[in-house]
Amino acid sequence: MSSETEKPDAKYRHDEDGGPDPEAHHGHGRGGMGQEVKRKEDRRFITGRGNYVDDIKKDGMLHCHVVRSPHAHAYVKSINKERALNVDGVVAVLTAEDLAEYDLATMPTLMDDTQDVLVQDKVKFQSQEVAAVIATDRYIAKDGADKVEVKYETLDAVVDARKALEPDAPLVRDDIEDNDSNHIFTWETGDKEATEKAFEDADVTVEQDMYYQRIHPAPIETCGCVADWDTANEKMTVHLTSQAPHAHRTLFSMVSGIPEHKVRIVSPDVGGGFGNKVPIYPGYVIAAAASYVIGQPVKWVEERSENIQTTHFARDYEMTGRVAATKDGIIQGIDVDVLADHGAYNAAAQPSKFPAGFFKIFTGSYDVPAAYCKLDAAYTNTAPGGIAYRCSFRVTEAVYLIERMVKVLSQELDMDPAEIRRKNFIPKEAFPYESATGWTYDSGDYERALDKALDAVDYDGLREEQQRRLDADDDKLLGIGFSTFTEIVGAGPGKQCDIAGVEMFDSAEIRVHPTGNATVRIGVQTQGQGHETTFAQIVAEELGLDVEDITVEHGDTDTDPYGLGTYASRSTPVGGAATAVAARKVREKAKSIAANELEVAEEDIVWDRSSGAFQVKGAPDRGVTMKEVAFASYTNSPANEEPGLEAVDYYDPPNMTFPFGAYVCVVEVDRETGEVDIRKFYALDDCGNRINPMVIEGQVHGGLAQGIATAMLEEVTFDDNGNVTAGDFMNYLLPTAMEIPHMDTDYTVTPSPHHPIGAKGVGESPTVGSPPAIVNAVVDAMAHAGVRHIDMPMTPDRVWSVLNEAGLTLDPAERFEFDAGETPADD
Ligand code: MCN
Ligand code: CUN
Repeated sequence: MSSETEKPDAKYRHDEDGGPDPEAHHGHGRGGMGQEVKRKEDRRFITGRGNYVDDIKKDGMLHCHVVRSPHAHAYVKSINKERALNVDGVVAVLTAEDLAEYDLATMPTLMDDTQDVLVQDKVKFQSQEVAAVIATDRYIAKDGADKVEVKYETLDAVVDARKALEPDAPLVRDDIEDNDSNHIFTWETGDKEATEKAFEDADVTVEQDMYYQRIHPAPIETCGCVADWDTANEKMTVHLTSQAPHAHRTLFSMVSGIPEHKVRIVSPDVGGGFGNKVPIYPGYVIAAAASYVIGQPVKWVEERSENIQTTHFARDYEMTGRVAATKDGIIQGIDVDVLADHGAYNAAAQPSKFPAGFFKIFTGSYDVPAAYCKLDAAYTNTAPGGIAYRCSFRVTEAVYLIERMVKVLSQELDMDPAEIRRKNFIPKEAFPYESATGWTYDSGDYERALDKALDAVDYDGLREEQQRRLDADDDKLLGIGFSTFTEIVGAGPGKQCDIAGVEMFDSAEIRVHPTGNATVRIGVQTQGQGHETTFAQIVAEELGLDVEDITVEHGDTDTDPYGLGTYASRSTPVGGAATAVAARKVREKAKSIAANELEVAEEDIVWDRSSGAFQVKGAPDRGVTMKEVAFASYTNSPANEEPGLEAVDYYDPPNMTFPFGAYVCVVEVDRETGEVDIRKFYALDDCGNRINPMVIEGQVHGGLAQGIATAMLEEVTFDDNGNVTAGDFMNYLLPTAMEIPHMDTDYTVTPSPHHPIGAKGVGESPTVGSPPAIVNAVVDAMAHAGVRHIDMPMTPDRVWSVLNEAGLTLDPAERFEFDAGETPADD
């Protein structure tokens, strides 16, 4: 399936310190690679003409509201629809029984499990879908939902993975035959024996428990759809907030039995996805079933609390890391234990398969000879999920683990945390590098990135200031934290992803029209990443066309080539590669047409990237532009070529890409209040050759905001009965611009050797890479008092407790200059 992969073009190479090659993009100025082209899609967004699912209105459209369980664990004894059906405007009330008639009672999760679309017997998490009301307007549907009478028999709930594995814990999944525990699976990776040996031989070993809390992607647009069954043509059209429209079409067809060519998924403008829109949800199936039964379009759009309480969460990993090292700080082995909470349905992918297998990147940027991890997963009475939130499928947890452990080791050995990193980095000559857990890292230059970072933040100066303030018994403690992480993005080849037999490709189709502009259709799907601009830039660069003359389309399965969608920062590594290869196929054909036009042999034609034209070898003044060739291809195509100028590519990548970064966080910790102030956040990202630096900077800003929020604010919490206690924005603390500090971005360029344009992904790096830098900084501020760890989110009360335990809090009596007995004079 794969097309031949060309080496990254020499033209894209950058100068020694990673700055853009000043020569690289001069000459044509058409918005090719490396240019800060303003996003084409923003014209419609900033003028209020975006088209999101909730903007879609159709004749006769009905609205769906879902009745949800107030209990986390309960049998549904009865459902009475009568009072709801009596509400004026209520058209139908659906229950599991109704769906069963159409064989739609269950749907597959992302992994090896089936989930009730509407509860058939037992509620397994709070707010699970129990019934659905279809009405002529949204408010009537909601009123109707209030009148559906459901009788429950409540059960004890378990919301903590560790408690779920205790012998007398409530059994979440009594629907699975012969199941008698909440344990789902055990997964192991690496070489256990070699790792044990490394620990026996080590001079020092360290161990640290840490919990990566449950968080939730919170796209501004919640999930939703408009399903429209066309009775005349027997075709189902679903406008859906989807990160993977084609994959969803296949799933829809499989679940519903409607042939796939009679299913059309349209993902219009998507108001953020962040992984939340990778899975399919019961609401989609309900709306489609309702439209099918009633014969009218049905819209279902979630409210915010429904989104937080029921759609896929992320993380929830309890980890214990152990590191074995020499006394000089050379890491000899890493051993990890994980307990993963997968919620009530196993949607979080067995790590023996893609995508959760990305946890295998836990040796990070370091040359670790022996590594081993054992992971257990458990069911709890919480919403299913656990894969995606700007995370690349468990790589976030892995990066957190290793970057924290390096800091722990540096404290044990009393070594500088930057120095210990440098000692253990995979050297740049070692790429392609085979990791102890089986990845082949494509390229990297970690030391250069760290050097640039240390220089940029004036590291020595910061350490001096830190000491000076300690000596002066300052009210605020200065901390400096690092994260020199390696990401893994671009899913991906079957072998590397451990998916038996599933090759993860993506696609692009390019049509160059007679007057020299082009329509590009891609299989990946933007949710705000700017593909309409950056994919046009790839084509502009390859074909010498103006970026304004190229339209990129995506998100309509009736017209776009089949692709697997956007997640795991795979658009550039896979879809971008397909786009470049398709453009080169166009160029190949164009060359033959150019030869015909110029009446020379094809061997005598060269492509001049800087002018975007074909030239006769040795006679640069004799040439034709791509525009001229395009016209000729439709009007005067040579005998050996079909008319027209178009190409398709389905790109099957030979490897993942491994972007990396060097992040430095500087914090001030208030000894009185426990407040943490991020004084500086410096983020150097290396994503190989850069398509649009401005788009990358935007990605990094957004991703850092989310990483900072993870470290400082966000957590989905439950009480012991399984009630979600942070199920809305009053309690789930999404940051505003006020909470996000200034961020400095920087870069180096280490091209991917296997990607046609040398690019790696970047979309998730900042969210993946930043949390450990912030935690490391806060720990660093308290390290002199022996503090080794603090869990996220680092709220003031939690920080204050750690400060207090370490004897670092300020005594208020000492701070104020009056005695406890003295009262200020009143006058
Ligand atoms: N880019 C570039 N040069 C590179 C690499 C990337 O110019 N060397 C550009 C790309 O062309 C693209 C953007 O940066 O326009 C992100 O590219 P990439 O890293 O390939 O990531 P994806 O496009 O596949 O986006 C997915 C990634 C993921 S998985 C999550 S989650 C996430 C993220 O992107 N969700 C987002 N960023 C988001 N940004 C917004 N605004 N909204 C989301 O929902
Ligand atoms: Cu891991 S969230 Mo993104 O891959 O869609």
